[in-house]
Amino acid sequence: MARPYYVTTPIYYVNDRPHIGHAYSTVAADVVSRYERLRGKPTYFLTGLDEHGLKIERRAKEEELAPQDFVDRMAAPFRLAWEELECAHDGFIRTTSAQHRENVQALWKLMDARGDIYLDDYEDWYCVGCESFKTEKELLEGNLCPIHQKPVERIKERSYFFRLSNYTKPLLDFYEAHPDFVQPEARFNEVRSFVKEGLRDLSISRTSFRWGVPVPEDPEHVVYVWLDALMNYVSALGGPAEEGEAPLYDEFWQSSEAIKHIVGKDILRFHAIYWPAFLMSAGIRLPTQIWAHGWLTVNGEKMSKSLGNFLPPGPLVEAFGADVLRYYFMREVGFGQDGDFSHRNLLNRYNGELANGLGNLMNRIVASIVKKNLEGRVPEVDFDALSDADRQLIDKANVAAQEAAKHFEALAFHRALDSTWELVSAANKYVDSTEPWKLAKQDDKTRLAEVCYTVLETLRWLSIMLFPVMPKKCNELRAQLGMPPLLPTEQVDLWPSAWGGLRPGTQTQTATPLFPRFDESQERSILERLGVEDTPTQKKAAAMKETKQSENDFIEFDDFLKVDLRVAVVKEAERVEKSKKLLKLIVDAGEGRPRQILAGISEHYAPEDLVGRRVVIVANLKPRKLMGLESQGMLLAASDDTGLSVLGVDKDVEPGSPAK
Ligand code: ME8
Repeated sequence: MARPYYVTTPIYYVNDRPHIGHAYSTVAADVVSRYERLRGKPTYFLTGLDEHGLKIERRAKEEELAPQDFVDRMAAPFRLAWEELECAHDGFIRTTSAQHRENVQALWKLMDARGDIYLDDYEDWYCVGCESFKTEKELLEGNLCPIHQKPVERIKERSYFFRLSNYTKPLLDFYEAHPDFVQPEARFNEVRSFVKEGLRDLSISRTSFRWGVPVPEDPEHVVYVWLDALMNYVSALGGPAEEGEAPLYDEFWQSSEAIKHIVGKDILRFHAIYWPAFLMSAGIRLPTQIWAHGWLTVNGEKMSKSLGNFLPPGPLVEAFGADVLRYYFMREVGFGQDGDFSHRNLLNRYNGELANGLGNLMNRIVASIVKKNLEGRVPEVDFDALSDADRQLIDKANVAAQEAAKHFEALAFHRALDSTWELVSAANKYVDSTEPWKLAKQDDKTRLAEVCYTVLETLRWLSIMLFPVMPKKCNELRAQLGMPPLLPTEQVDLWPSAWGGLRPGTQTQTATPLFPRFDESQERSILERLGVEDTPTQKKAAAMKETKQSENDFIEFDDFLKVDLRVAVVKEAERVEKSKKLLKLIVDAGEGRPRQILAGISEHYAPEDLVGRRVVIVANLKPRKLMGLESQGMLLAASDDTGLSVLGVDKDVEPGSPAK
């Protein structure tokens, strides 16, 4: 019996409209929920909005609106964005709802009854952007928040506190017992080290503004916006309530096999430390996993209002369709890693993988060979008579389906798509080598039928394997195969495992191509419509492409081999004192002893962002001293006008592996 599965996104602040960062998290959660539903699990997918707090109150004032009117107005673009992106959430929570308010107060009372709440005076720095207190140590010069680069505010008021300090040990014990609680692993290490340093009690109420949930029995105070917000995951299900009173809570919280919170790495601490501590205090079950994905830049730049590159998803959906954008999100960046949203990469992937890969496979067989030679019908074949080449493709399909499933379960979407694309490529190669157009000319109907059936059935498998990422296109693909749309059903596992589901005689349909290729002028006009210009680096690269390389510009292969390039894993990273640029890294380059490397990247990477990453180093560079420290190698990084990116590898290859 498949057990319930619960997946959530962060609830987004409504101070601004949705952008592709929000879309990225929401699409990921939708992909998870669609995958689990396909496997027959009762699944609940929650998203929603964070509508309280000082930040929202101030934005409402700027717009000269009452806070409630402001948040009501801002909710619509989020709902629309998720609809446009095919994100089929089951719940959409707004923290201003009465049900949520009651549950926040219920949580407060449970924590209070445990003796974990007390009243005291408080004075500290506060960043309104983060809605979070900051320690002096965290601030940048000029009292700036390290995330928002804006001045923090000094706050002094009477406040209720949560005895977070009591939970240092229980949290560490919990982490120990649940080694998958935070993903990716490197982020879990950061959380553990933070908690190991000891936790300070947390201020959980405010009196200097009104826009929030009143504290029970002391309405002068409003509940701290993060305590309020985190509770959404439980309140949306109607809990915590007596058994039977909140069926969704019973099913998807209490009895769930998985409770997975997908969040950006910016808010990991709130989810991996505060949230479990609140729940422990209240005696409520803890989630099973917090998945912290990486940060997206846009065409190499940080998204920010001042740069005017806040990218809303709507125009992209209009230009490419929801499924293409979803595919790009899931394929381009390893989930968990930082990445870049680039319009050009999107176009490249569209043409290279969707149009030339999957679209081409479809066109060659369904729209051409089957239509012209088999009256558009799925042919009948004798499975016992299949050739080795056919069997090899069937084996490939089995391996790809199993691998993709494993990766979807681990939320490694890019890997799931890699595995699936191995099947797409194998099927295209199969068509190249079996040459069905020649079989048609030779009038070899039996072999032609075998080849066509094998490809059509592969396409049927692909229409399921790609469904979580591209639901609409997959149903279009199925319609062309003469199959009904996929209808996930509880307790029925629809993942492909048995060959031969496609019935002989089924009438295929040739509609418009699934992924028509864009030519250069179409690409240019799309980019123009989206207002994308070449960056100076791209202009330079294009100019270089045009100037022919002379013989003298080449080096011999042996020259290249002199450079010992190796993969290394960053074990430790810290800033070099008094240096603006240098980070000191301790790496494992597979030599049985660590190496120290100094890299001038501290303006682009925080040390904790590097720990656990696989990087590429020049291992045979003469050691040299920088700021009195020896550097035993060089880290490779690429840079353009917008910043710098450390080179890595996209699979977990062994440290010390040569790169060539
Ligand atoms: O933090 N790249 O809301 P928020 C990738 N209300 N993901 C991004 C992104 C980017 N550039 N920008 C935003 C809040 N995100 C709180 C959450 S939850 C109980 C309360 C995504 O509107 C990412 O998931 O600032 C990030 O964690 C979230 O949006 C922050 O959204």
